[in-house]
Amino acid sequence: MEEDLRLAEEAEALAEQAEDSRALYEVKMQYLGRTGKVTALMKRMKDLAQELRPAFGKKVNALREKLESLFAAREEKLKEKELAARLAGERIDVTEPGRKLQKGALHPVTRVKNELIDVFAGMGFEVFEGPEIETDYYNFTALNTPADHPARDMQDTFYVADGILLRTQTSAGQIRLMEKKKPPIKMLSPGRVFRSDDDATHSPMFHQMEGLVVDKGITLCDLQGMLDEFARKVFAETSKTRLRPSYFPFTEPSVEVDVSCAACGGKGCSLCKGTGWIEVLGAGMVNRRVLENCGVDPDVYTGFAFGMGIERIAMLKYGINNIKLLTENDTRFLEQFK
Ligand code: 2NL
Repeated sequence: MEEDLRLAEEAEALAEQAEDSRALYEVKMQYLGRTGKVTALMKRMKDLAQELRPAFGKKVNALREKLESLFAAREEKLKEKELAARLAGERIDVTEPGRKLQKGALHPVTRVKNELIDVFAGMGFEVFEGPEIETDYYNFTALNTPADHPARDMQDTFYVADGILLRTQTSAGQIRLMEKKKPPIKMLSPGRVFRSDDDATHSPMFHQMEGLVVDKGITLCDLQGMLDEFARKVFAETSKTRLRPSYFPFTEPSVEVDVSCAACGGKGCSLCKGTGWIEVLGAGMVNRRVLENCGVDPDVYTGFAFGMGIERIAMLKYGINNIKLLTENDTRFLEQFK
C-alpha cells in the first residue's frame, strides 16, 4: 500500500515536470508501459500466496487507473498549451498592408521601336533584321561608299578583323535582301548599329530604323507622302515635313527631313531654336549604282530609302536631353515611362 502511494506520488511529480506531450509520454511509459514500474508490480503477483493475490490485484489495478487518469489530465493540459503556442506562431495579421510588387515596363527605345514598326507596318512595310557583324562589302562597298570615304576611317567604324566590322547602318542587311528578292520591295530594318561617336546626342551604339521601297515608278513624291504619314502618326496630327538637300553616297538625290516642331506648332521656340522645324531623319532616292550592285536594273526600277535613329525619335518625343539616359538604366528615369 505504501509502495502504491509512493509510486503514485512519484509519477504525479514527474508528470507535472514534463514540459511537453512527448516528455509526458516517456514518463507514462516508465510506469504503465510493458516494462514499466506498475506493470512490474503486476508481474510480482505470481510470487504471492494464493489468498493474497485478489486484494493485491485490486490495489495494483486501482493504482493503474489512478495513474491513467492522472496522465490523461496532464496530457490534455499540455496539448491545450501546445495548440495555443502553435496558433500564436501561425497567427496572420490580415490588417497588415501588402508588399508592393515592383512592376517592370518596356524601355523607351523598345516602345518607340514598336511604335515605328506599327506605323510602317500599317503602310505595308515588312520587317527584316540582318546581322550586327558585317563585311566591309555589305556595309560600305555595295552602298557606294568608296574606299576613301571618311565614314570608312577607323575612328568612325569598329573593325572586328580585316574586312569584318560592326555594322554602321542597318542598310547592310537590306542589301543582302535586295540581292535575293526581285522588286517590288518594301522593307523596314530596325536594329543596333555602331559608330565611334560619343557626346550628349551620339552614342557608340544606337538603334536605327531604315526603310527601303523599290518598284517601277517610285519617286521622291512617294517618299514625302510616306514621311508625312509617319510624322502625323508619330509626332502630331498637324505635323508637316520639309526636305532639304543633303548628301549620302547611297542616295541621289539625298535629303535631310525636318518635321514641324510639335512643341510650338511651327511658330518657333527654344526646342526648335526658333526655326519651327526639327531635323528628324535622312533619306533619298536609292543611288542607281546601289541598285546595280544588287542586280536590280536602275532603268526599270527606282526606289527611295530613309534612315532614322530610334534614340533621336525617343528624345524628341519625350523631351530627353541626353542620349546617355537611355543606356544608364537608372530606374528613376525608366519609371517615368510606365
Ligand atoms: C541615317 C540616315 C539613311 C538610307 C539611310 C539606304 C538603304 C539602302 C539604299 C539606300 Cl539599302 N539608302 N538607307 C538612305 C538615306 C539615309 O540614313 O543614318 N540616319 C540616322
